[in-house]
Amino acid sequence: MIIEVLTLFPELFPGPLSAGVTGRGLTAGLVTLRVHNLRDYTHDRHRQVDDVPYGGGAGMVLKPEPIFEAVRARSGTGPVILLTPQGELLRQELVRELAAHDDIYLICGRYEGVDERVAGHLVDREISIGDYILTGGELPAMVVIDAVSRLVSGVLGSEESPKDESFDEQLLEYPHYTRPAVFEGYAVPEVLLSGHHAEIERWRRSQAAERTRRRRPDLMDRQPG
Ligand code: 4FV
Repeated sequence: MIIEVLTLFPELFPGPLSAGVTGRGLTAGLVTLRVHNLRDYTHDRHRQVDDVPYGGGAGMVLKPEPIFEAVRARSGTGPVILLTPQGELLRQELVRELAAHDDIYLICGRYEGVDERVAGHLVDREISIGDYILTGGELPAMVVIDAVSRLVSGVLGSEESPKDESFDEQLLEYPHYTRPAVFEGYAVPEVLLSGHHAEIERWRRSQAAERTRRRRPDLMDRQPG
């Protein structure tokens, strides 16, 4: 999969993505990261990428021209995505959708935001990673890249598997335990030591459902079927 990123801070990438599973995916070429510097799509002496907001107000706004030029110069044909708090909330099902493409293009905002004509006339989707305000779209882009990379076949090794994990069925994950069987007096649930796989599966499903009901009742309304 090819992931293109448009940013004012290309030096931030790959950053944390170079470690662990995503790092392995990048090194193995299963995921290719192409990072573009927004300033490279300016033509004036000051390489201007932002300007004052029409209608007044604090802060600066990213200009449309460099962004339109950059996206039009892209190599891919997949969805163009603007990371913004105004976007649809990133969920595992949206991650699965993005991972189905051969390439995606991520636009990272900065300052107060991006000229609205980018959202209105250039991008295919606007995605938010959560209802809070960050200083830039680079961390949200890395979140998307991490979540999508995991689903690119071959990226997750045998020790990890994307099967029956959280949010697959809109359920939180069941509790995980490993050795020792007793730690500071806290014992691992007997059923997990029983070797009865059917019982273990039943226990895990009931734990996942119970947890979801208690911690994320909103997910219960999203249950498939
Ligand atoms: C954000 C989010 C986010 C808004 C202004 C960057 C900032 C600044 N992006 N999910 N939450 N972006 O806070 O995606 O330009």
